[in-house]
Amino acid sequence: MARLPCPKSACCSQTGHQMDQNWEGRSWQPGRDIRCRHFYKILAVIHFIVCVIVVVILALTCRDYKQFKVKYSQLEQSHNCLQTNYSQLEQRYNHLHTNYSQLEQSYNHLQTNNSQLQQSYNHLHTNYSQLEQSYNHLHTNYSQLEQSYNHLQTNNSQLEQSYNRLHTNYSQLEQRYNHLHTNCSQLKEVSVQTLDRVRVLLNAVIDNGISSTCPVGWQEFNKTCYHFSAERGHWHNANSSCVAKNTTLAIVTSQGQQNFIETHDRDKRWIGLTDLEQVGVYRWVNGDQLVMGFWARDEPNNAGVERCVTKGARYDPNKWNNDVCTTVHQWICQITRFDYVARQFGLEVVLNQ
Ligand SMILES: [Ca+2]
Repeated sequence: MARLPCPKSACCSQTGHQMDQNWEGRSWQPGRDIRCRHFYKILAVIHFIVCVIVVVILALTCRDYKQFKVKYSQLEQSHNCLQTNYSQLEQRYNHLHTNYSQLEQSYNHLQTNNSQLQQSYNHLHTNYSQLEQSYNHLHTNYSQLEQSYNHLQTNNSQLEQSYNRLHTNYSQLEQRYNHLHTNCSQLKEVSVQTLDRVRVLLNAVIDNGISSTCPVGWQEFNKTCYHFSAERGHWHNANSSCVAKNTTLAIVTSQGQQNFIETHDRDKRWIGLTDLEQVGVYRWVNGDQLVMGFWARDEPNNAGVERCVTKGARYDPNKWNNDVCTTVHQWICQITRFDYVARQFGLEVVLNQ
């Protein structure tokens, strides 16, 4: 290592001029050299330390530089990202600002409309109050009118019922009047015809007389003609046979009639009595209900099956017995002398009145 000159400040306490004189004019001195070597060692150490420090500083600076570079890159990215966000935010801000302006216009327009609407509302509220008063007044009138209407409707219903009842009575009365008028007209006509028939009958009696008051072969009792048949048949056959002769099966309503038919013969014969319409209720063929019967002992019996009546029972040939209608018996027809004579002169119309 080359020996370095002793630094002036470090080796001497003399002034610079003195030192230059000592260094140049004086020879090497041992004490002084030792101090210089110490000085150089210290200086080398210092240089070393400084170098280490510099190296450390450089290393730290390099590390910090790398970190700084990384951070710079990150910061740059953040900056770019922030720039992008800023641009987007700026666009949003502009868009929001535009919307805000439009909204502000709408708000102003809406406020104007609100003022107009408020005025309309006030006007309408005034009209509503007046209308409500009118409604209440009208409702009161309506209630009174409704009560009057209900009362009137009740009266109308009663009047309608009375009218309907009166109309029904009038219709019935009108029908009766018409029926009576028709009957009166028919009666007048029949009366004229009857007078004509009676005139013819009287002329016939005067001119020809009446040779017989009963048909030939018939027997007379108390102005009634009786025919005791020789034929036999069911009750309905017997009834049809008598009707065909313009007569009826015998209708026995007196003890004298009963005695008369008892004396004729002891055969069982159908008479005009049945309970065909209602079991147990006996009626004659002319519709009259039985008043007095001449039943044999224990008769009528077997109700519900024996519905037709004969003169002549099993143990009493003269009294009455109810029998099965399809049983075969003889029968008795009868006709009054008047009816017989009238029919002889064609007076059926008179007889049917
Ligand atoms: Ca019987």
